Amino acid sequence: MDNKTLEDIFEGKLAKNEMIEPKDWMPDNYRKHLLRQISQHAHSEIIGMLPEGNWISRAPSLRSKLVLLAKVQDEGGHGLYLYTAAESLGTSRDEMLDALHTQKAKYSSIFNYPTLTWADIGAVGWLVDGAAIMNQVMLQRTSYGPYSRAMIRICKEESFHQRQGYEVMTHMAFGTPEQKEMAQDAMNRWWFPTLMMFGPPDIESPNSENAIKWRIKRETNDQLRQRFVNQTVEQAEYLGLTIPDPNLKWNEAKKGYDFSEPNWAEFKNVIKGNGPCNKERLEARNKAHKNGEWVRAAAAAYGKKQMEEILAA
Ligand code: BYC
Repeated sequence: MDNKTLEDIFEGKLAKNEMIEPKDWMPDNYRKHLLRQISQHAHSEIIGMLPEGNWISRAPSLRSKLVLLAKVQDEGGHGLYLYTAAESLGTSRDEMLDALHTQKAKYSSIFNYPTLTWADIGAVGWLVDGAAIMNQVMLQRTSYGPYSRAMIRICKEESFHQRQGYEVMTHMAFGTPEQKEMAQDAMNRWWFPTLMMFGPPDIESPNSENAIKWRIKRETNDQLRQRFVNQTVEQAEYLGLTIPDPNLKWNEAKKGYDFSEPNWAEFKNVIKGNGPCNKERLEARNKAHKNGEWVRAAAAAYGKKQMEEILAA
């Protein structure tokens, strides 16, 4: 088949809302775009384990420790589903991890901020996972089959994560005055970095046009950010916490809140590698990878032996 016919088949599938599967023909730029987004997403999941993992040994009760442990393990699982989806596009996991470890690949800006108190664990679950779900719900209907299927499972787990965070915040906000103060302080520090998770404003987002055209993203960065703010204001009010934005105001005409733009210069600086914890995160990640070398070697040797036994039978 010539390229024009293949392209028509590809476009036809997108128009009918059908999935593109790994063995289907796809334009090179579509493949590259997906690989970039899915591998960045996978990296975010495994780097995202670090700020929360930091609190497992300091959780204030056995119950909260168990819940946090389960959540952090889930993030590791999300990384695995996503690396597998990205591998189906023809790049190996080793190559992707190498790009992460050598700072060639990005991961979400949000994980370069520190988790200073237990209230930060609540804020991360409530705000960061809340923003992640807001973005990921639409990705369940993304046009690439393996990514879409991974996202369906991830979203189920993420909604549990968001509830875990909100539960921690509820305890803190309705606890002692000191606990409430900690909750407010966490909210003050996490609010604007959370808004940055959705990416730059649409007019400055170089990837959005193709992402929407190819149905990789179904909604734009600004649309999702607005929806997140609208949803979160009421939750903050219930907790009696103040969103640290003097310009936050209901706008009847747009049926949504007006709010201040995050500091985009700070965002650019963080994704360039200069955020408060970029260095620490990469060092921890590189160290974990190196320490896990013997596990990977043992698993590969075991897998090889199993395969030899199957072939010999
Ligand atoms: N951080 O053209 P744009 C989670 C980059 S949650 C760092 O708008 P796009 C988790 C962007 O990559 C977080 N970089 O890009 C939660 C691009 O650079 P390149 C992960 C960012 O792709 C709890 C440039 O800026 N979620 O995993 O159309 C616990 C221009 O941006 C960020 C996902 O990854 C950022 N915040 O839109 C544990 C969801 N924003 O690549 C884990 C999937 C933008 O051209 N990803 N950049 O060099 C997406 O939906 C989209 O990729 C984004 C960005 C909305 C993030």
